[in-house]
Amino acid sequence: MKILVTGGAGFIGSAVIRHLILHTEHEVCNLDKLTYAGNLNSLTLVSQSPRYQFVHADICDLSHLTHVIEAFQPDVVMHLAAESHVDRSIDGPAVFLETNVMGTFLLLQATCAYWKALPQRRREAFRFHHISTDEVYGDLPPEKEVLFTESSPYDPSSPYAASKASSDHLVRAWRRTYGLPILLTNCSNNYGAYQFPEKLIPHMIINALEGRPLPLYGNGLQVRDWLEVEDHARALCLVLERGKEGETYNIGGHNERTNRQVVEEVCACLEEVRGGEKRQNSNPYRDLITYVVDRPGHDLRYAVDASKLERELGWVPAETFESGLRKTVQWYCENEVWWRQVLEGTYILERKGRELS
Ligand code: NAD
Ligand code: TDX
Repeated sequence: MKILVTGGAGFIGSAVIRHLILHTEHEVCNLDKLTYAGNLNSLTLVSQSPRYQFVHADICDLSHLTHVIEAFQPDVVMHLAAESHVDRSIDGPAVFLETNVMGTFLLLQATCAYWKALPQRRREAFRFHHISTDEVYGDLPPEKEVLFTESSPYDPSSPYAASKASSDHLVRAWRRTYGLPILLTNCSNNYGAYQFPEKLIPHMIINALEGRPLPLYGNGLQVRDWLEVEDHARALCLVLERGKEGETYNIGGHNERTNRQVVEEVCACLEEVRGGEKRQNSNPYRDLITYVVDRPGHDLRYAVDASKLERELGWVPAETFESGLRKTVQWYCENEVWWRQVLEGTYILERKGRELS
């Protein structure tokens, strides 16, 4: 199959492309604008493959999108391109609406025009797979056992979550109105190699390695459900190959942890991985934990019921949180060149999203 991946230079998109090139026979076109979060160094393992090509393009540029789609002739579009960081959406929501809402709309327009002109067999087999988040459902009460299911009502809290909820609605509307064949997945928090260090886990690993404070927002008792990114990539490919057209699948790791627990586990992994090495300051990493002002509108708890994906498509994640986190900490310790290059770019390890704008 020919798969057009948008946002393939990002954290999850690059994991999907590495999976598609290394473990399948599919041909991939990576369409990415290379924002601050896009990094082609995350694709060096596969960039020489004859089944891989990169196109530098913006999903908000309709004529360029139309040209790329016509030239590549995809059987599938996997749409991951987005602004993805909640804190940034608090400081500057406009680009979230531009990329996540308008960009998705324009991608749907370009895709739909292309799809309508396909011969019948290819039109029936075509899929537009929208990769979304569990944040569209809002948050859950910390004290109850309830989980997000595919029929949970939409109730987004942050500008990021609201923009992703809008894009989910657009994708479903394009199916209902124009008949575009779609798949939709909503996943919980990802972690793993090549994640941009603004997100909790790499932010904490790098700060700890640099001897900087580990800032927990509020009381640190907010709960997230963690999934290792390669498990997410495998789930996305399974949905693409075996998922039922028009359906939504929730993806989650059954790994609920408070942020405090996560940071303590990061510190414990670092002690294990870096324990034998001489450090400038030999105090335990966990002494670096500090409590800082909370995120406005902070969601208290996410937890995903992934039983539909498990039951209908036989999905099982390969990593536990412990094995995945250890692998991730080890990766950041061994790939300092990757994250130093990222930090030397436009990103500074500063707190974002503190002010209501
Ligand atoms: P990311 O920020 O690491 O990567 C986003 C990619 O999209 C980057 O390569 C960026 O250059 C590209 N991009 C941004 N704007 C673009 C535009 N206008 N045109 C073309 N490319 C553009 O994000 P991620 O964490 O890899 O997330 C990927 C997708 O998965 C997003 O849609 C996100 O909402 C969703 N998601 C993320 C998580 C998570 O935990 N990270 C969980 C569930 C769902
Ligand atoms: O320094 C920090 N301290 C802290 O306490 C950072 C960066 C985060 N946090 C908290 C905020 C959240 O409760 O950790 C939790 C995780 O934060 P993020 O890594 O920013 O992720 P989150 O806001 O949960 O959103 C993520 O999961 C869903 C992704 O960024 C989204 O793209 C995805 O859709």
